[in-house]
Amino acid sequence: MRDVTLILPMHDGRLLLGVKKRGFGVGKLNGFGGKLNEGETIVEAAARELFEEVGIEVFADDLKKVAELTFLFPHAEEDWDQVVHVYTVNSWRGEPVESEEMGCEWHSVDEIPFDRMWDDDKHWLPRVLAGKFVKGKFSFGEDNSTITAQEIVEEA
Ligand code: 6U4
Repeated sequence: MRDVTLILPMHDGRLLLGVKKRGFGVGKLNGFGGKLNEGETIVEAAARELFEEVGIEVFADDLKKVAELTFLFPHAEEDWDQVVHVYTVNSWRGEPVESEEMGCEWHSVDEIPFDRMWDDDKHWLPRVLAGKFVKGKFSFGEDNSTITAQEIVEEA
């Protein structure tokens, strides 16, 4: 199954999110990230995607892994199954800026607009924001968008 990154920049009680403008998950509000290029480690890919998608530069050591989520799409025509490695980061260089691929909006951690996000986010993101490490597995139904089964385990 392919490995994918998802990074959540945080500052002062707020989370940086963006609307995905193209490709997988288009139209959804999400963190930043994507697939690995050949030869890249997961954190190298995370740092590259952050720069490409929202223009901020991070050190690999500043990325904190907060979740590992498996997403299964048994009804998809293509192979969309993936393991998403989720990181938070609270230190970077540069100012976040919208890109061709992603918008850029700040949201208070107390008012995350889950109705604009992937269906799974409301289940795991609050736990991550509460400081837990989360392992999860989610299966999606025929619309490839609604969760039909889920397992979540919190680690301290
Ligand atoms: P290309 O087409 O190569 O530019 P790339 O940006 O490398 O794509 P893509 O678009 O597959 O990768 O990345 C998908 C992004 O969506 C990753 O950051 C992971 C994230 N993602 C995928 N499924 C998700 C889900 N169910 N919930 C969620 N984020 C998800 O919150």
